[in-house]
Amino acid sequence: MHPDSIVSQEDRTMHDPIRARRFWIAFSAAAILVTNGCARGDDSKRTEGSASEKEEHEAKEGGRVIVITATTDEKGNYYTPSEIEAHPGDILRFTLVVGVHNVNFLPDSNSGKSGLPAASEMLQLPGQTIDIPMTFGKGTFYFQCDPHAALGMKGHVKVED
Ligand SMILES: [Cu+2]
Repeated sequence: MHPDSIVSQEDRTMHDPIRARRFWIAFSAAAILVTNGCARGDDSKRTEGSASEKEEHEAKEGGRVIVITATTDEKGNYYTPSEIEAHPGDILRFTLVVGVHNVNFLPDSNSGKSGLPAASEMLQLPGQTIDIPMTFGKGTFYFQCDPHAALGMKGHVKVED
């Protein structure tokens, strides 16, 4: 292996201002959401309907941002959470923690559904995100990570009013 190839990926990101900026914006947003989640603790899901004024205001304007992490560790390759409830207008924000993962709402596993997003690019740097707006109707939708679907890296989002 040529010595340069080891640092090529980081090099490319840091010297491409647009890519680097996108990365840091995404990373900051994820960090803020993680902080919020920690502060609210386990009540965050149950108190969805009675969230703070700020959150309710955001929900009315553009829906919630639901962060889903994609990671690899000794337990395997997985999304957290993998079973998601969402509403039209919410955004699923797939966020890379460890590994190389993508998100694909595989048409073959979503028969009868239309308007699904194309398979995403691979997330390769921690903190990178892919936003999927919930604009493709109501119902239950299947998604998977293409490299790890056979290893169980998959999930569902149930979209309802
Ligand atoms: Cu994966």
